[in-house]
Amino acid sequence: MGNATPLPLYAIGLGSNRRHARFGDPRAILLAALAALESDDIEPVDASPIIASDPIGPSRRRYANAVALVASPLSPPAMLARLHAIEAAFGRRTGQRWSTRTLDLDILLWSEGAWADAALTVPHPAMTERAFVLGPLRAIAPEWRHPTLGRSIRQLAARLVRAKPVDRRAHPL
Ligand code: PH2
Ligand code: MG
Ligand code: MG
Repeated sequence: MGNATPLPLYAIGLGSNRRHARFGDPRAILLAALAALESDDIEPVDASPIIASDPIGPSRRRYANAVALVASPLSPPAMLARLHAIEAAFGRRTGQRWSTRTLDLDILLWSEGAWADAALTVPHPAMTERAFVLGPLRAIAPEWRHPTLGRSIRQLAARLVRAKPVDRRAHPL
């Protein structure tokens, strides 16, 4: 029955800050997207609570964010293609980078290590600066070690919280 070799794991970041005519508000969109991730070769393992977060960047609408853990034999480029197909099924138009979007699915981490090509970098380069990623990720994978920084998600999340006052002091009175 059980596989001797466990499948590789991915941490996937989910975000939405725009209603969808059929699925509803961003929170409902993320619940539907979590269900849509499951397929023949993508097995949901865990999902964080869905949080509300203030927008980082130009969009002014609040986001719903969450992180899912999935087991899958797919390569990172094949996983990215699946995520793009799901985004498209939820009405995401291309060219919505950094703007209001119905659904954003990002590969955050891959248990096999780092990946970099022209189209994809794993771990996600901005994940260590984003509380809306590290908070939900810590809820489900606190011991996962960032492959290039060598620190656990718990350590990276604690470091992000501590970094804020230091940043403010960088601006003299
Ligand atoms: N995604 C972005 C830019 N800014 N802000 C929040 N709070 N949540 C997001 O998911 C988010 C963002 C680009 O992908
Ligand atoms: Mg994103
Ligand atoms: Mg994205």
